[in-house]
Order: sequence, then C-alpha cells, then structure tokens
Amino acid sequence: MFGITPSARLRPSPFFEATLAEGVTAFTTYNHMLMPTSYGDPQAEYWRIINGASLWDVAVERQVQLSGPDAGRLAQILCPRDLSKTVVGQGRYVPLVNHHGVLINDPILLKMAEDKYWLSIADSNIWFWAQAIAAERGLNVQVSEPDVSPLAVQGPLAENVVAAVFGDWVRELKYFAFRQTSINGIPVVVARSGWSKQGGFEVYLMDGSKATALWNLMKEAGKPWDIGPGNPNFCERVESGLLSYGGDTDAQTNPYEVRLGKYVDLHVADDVVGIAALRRIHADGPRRHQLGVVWDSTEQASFGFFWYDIFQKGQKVGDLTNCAWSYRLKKNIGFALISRDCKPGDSVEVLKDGKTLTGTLQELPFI
Ligand code: THG
Repeated sequence: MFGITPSARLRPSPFFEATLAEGVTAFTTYNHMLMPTSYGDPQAEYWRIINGASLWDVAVERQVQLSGPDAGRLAQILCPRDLSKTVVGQGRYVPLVNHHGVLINDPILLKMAEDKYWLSIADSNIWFWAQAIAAERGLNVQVSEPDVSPLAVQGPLAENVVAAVFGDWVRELKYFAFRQTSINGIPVVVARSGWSKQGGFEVYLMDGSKATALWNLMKEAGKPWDIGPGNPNFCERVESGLLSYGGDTDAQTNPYEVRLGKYVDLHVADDVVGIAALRRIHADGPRRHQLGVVWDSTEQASFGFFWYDIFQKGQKVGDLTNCAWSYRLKKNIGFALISRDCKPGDSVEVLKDGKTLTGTLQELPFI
C-alpha cells in the first residue's frame, strides 16, 4: 500500500530483524514503535493461536520502571486497585485513570522487588505521567524505561515450548506470576501472561542485543509443536472480549464502561489518582457500557478504520469500536460502547457503504 519512513522517533523493536526474517508483511504503531500485525496469512496465523503455538514480537509493551524507596507508594498512587497484598513475583492487571476517572492505560503491573515495579503498558505515555505524579507528590523514586522487551508465546501448545526451554517449573506458574531467570546467558523474566485467551507465556527479554538469539531459541524449541510467527490477533481478541486501550476507549471512557470495574477497589486511600472521581462515577452509574454485537449478515465485512456510529430507530446510541470476521462463529462480531439504555437482545444498526447492517447486542465475551 505504502511504505514507512524510518525516523529516530519510531524506534525499532529489538526483534525487528528476526520478524523481517520470518516474512512480516504489516505493522501498526504502538508506543512510538512498530508492532508486526501480519505475516501474510491471517487465517493460518489465527488457527495457530487457537490450536498450536504462536511467537509474537510484543516489545511495544514497554516497561515503565518505578524504583527506589517510594516505588511502592507511587505504584499505589497510580493504581486505583488495592496492591497491599501483591507479593514479589506477582502481576496484576490494573486500570490507570486520570483525576477525572478517565482510563489512560491498562497495564500489567509486575512487582519485581519490594522497591521495584514495572508497569507493562498499553499505547500511551505513562513514563511522563509517572514522573509528573512522583514529582508533584515529592516522592523518592526513579521512573525509567529499562531495556526490556516482551516476546509472547501464545496458544494451547505454548506451555510445552516454554517448558522445553526453561524447565517444567513454568507449568506451575499462576496467571500473571513470573520468575527471573536466564537461558544461554540471555537474561529474561518468564511470566504466564499474554493478550489472548488461548493460554501462554511472555518472555521479557532484558538485553535487547540478544533479541535474535532469543527468537531463534524459541523457534527451534517450538519445532515439535509447529510453532510459527504471529501477533496479538484481532479476531481472537474480539472473540475473547479483550479490551484494546485506545482502540475501544475514547477521551471520556472510565473503567466501569469497559468491564474493568472489577479491577477497581474503591476503598484505596484518598491520595490515589482519580479515586474520588471513580467513587462518584460508581455511585451515579456510568452512562455507557460495553456489549458485543453480532451482525446478521454471514458475508465477511471489511471495516477499516473505526469508530462507526450505532443507531437504534434512527437515533445514535453508541459506537462500534471494532469488528472482526469470526472464523469460529462465521459471523461479523464487534464491540459496542453504547448507552446504558441499550440491553443484550436489542437490535442495532450501522450505516456502511450506503447500506444498513443490522445486528443484535449480547454480553461479552463472544466465546
Ligand atoms: N502483556 C504485557 N503487557 C501488556 C499487555 C500484555 N501491556 C499492554 C496490554 N497488553 C495491557 N492490556 C491487557 C489487557 C488484558 C489482559 C492483559 C493485558 C488480560 N486480561 C485477562 C482477561 O481480561 O480475561 C485476565 C485479567 C485478570 O482477570 O486478571 O490478560 O498482554 N506484558
């Protein structure tokens, strides 16, 4: 379609060379980096995640490191989720909000040590945010972006691959739990984690100069399970109801609107950023909620850029924030960020290319 002009502002992933060698055909931008989005055969890449083992360059999931005496204080001030029982080696999914309760990221928080945390971030600049909050609160903490780049292995056979490389102890890891280790002199963190619901691990590379070596090691170990390249898969994540911060959220979205209310603890201290606003939003009830839409047509629809207005009886009631052809359901399915008045079972419409598509709302996930 068109090329990409290299620039110092667009940082390559340390796995860039390895993904080129695998035949990457498309990228998206994320945290001022390029993330592979296809290797040329979307259907094969999808079924590999559903049935096999898939290797993903997700170095764009950057780590914002909080370290020093007040690292734990800053982590809790940034996160409206109670972290008091979080232990070293544990990860938690946390919504980050601004002072108005608006979602500004949805990272995984990893407690590396009593005085060191990583926020493994989605696509927004939390490095600036954490530095600003730390300075305003007078905290003794360093905020940095260390040389750490996640490589995901996802799919039902991923555990066999990761166990073959690191040992059977990985099979005992609980969800989001992790351990620091090394393989062939490559320092890594191994976590049970990843942006799919098919199971799997993330290997956080802690030395970017060893990226190709790590990629090839995983690839070689994965051969018995027919491992191949992949990426955070659009169809799988829509079927599974996984949220994309920035994709499914806008400048007003709060955690309650997008099914993240269960990760908010309203009893955290009053100095947690946004907690007063979240208490208010919770008491009033959010205006919108997030539902799935199954479109009636059994023909694959191609949407391109989002969002699309959703109508009910000629009135705009919300937005279609994504839509994918589901290979398993054989329907077009998407997420609606929609008025609370709209309920599962309701019929809705979208105008596309001069035609009206009709569909039905339902609870997420689809599968
Ligand atoms: N891995 C790492 N960093 C990341 C992501 C990742 N940073 C950006 C982005 N992904 C963060 N967003 C999510 C969203 C959902 C999940 C993980 C990261 C997830 N959710 C499960 C669910 O919704 O069912 C379970 C959450 C729970 O119940 O605790 O896994 O993928 N390193």
